[in-house]
Amino acid sequence: MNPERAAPERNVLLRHLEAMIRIRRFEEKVMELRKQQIIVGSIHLGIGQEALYVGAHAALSPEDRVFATYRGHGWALACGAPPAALMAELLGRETGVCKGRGGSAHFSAPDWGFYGENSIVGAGAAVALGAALSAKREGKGRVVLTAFGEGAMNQGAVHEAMNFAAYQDLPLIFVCENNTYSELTPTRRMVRNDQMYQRAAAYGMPGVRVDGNDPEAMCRTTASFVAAARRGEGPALVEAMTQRLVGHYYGDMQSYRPKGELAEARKAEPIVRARQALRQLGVSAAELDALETRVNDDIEAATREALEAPLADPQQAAEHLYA
Ligand SMILES: Cc1ncc(C[n+]2csc(CCOP(=O)(O)OP(=O)(O)O)c2C)c(N)n1
Repeated sequence: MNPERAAPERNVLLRHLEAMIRIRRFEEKVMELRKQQIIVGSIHLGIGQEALYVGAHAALSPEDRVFATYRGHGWALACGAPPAALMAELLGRETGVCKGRGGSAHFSAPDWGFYGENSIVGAGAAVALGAALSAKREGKGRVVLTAFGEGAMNQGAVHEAMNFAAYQDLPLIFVCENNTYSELTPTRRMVRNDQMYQRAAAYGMPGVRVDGNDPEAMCRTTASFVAAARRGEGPALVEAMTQRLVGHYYGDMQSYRPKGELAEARKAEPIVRARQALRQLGVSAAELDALETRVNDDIEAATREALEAPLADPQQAAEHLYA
């Protein structure tokens, strides 16, 4: 490969790899702390889905807004939320992004453009719709991105959000994280047509299916829709094909998965693939290992900082609420 062409491609992919490893290590740490019952309650991890968070977010600007689901740690980290403050949130600490009141499934980090998770499947799309309507009225070119699973595509709120956003030409990018399972049920056993992007045409907006394990592909596609949305051309749907490499929730034994499926998914997972691509672009294995070690150390330090922070005081549980 021509070295002048390879250098920018390599640098972008290295940045994406670093962001993906940060999310992966963060969530592996969360899993470890959950196992030790230091983090308690329900957690939903996006291990294996990192490329879609990182790639889609790379297409946005700092003033844009992101909404996700209960599987939202990766989105918040991609937005730039500090790992220590996010870990503190999951640990119920006063230094958490929501002062420990949100936990794994209900936090937001608006200072970094992350407007929150939603545990009601599909409901985040309706909230994001409101943000997109406000962005259009503001007239400053702000774009909103809302992410949800393919199971959520069958929810009324998502249908209403898509219809209204398309009719009103709202700057809203719908990202469907198609990990082929809706909780424990394979999507193909829930719908006759599992090509979710095809539904976009019914709302009068563009829709495409993308390799969600390829951050560059995610970024390219999202960027073209973001540019159109900023020009006032309205919403679009990106269907990101991926696989989660862990259970739906912590403790899910995944007995519903066919034998061999996970092994295949591990071969195509985004971090392994990005490493292979970078090796082909001339990056040494030692350089990639050093990057992993550095990110690892950062997450270890962030976890220590979060664990040392004071717990949120139950006496003050009702503080910071609207009413
Ligand atoms: C309105 C609503 N119905 C049911 C549930 C229970 N539930 C939690 S996650 C989930 C599956 C969602 O699947 P999908 O949208 O594909 O997202 P994924 O979990 O695969 O990321 C369901 C049915 C819920 N939280 N909210």
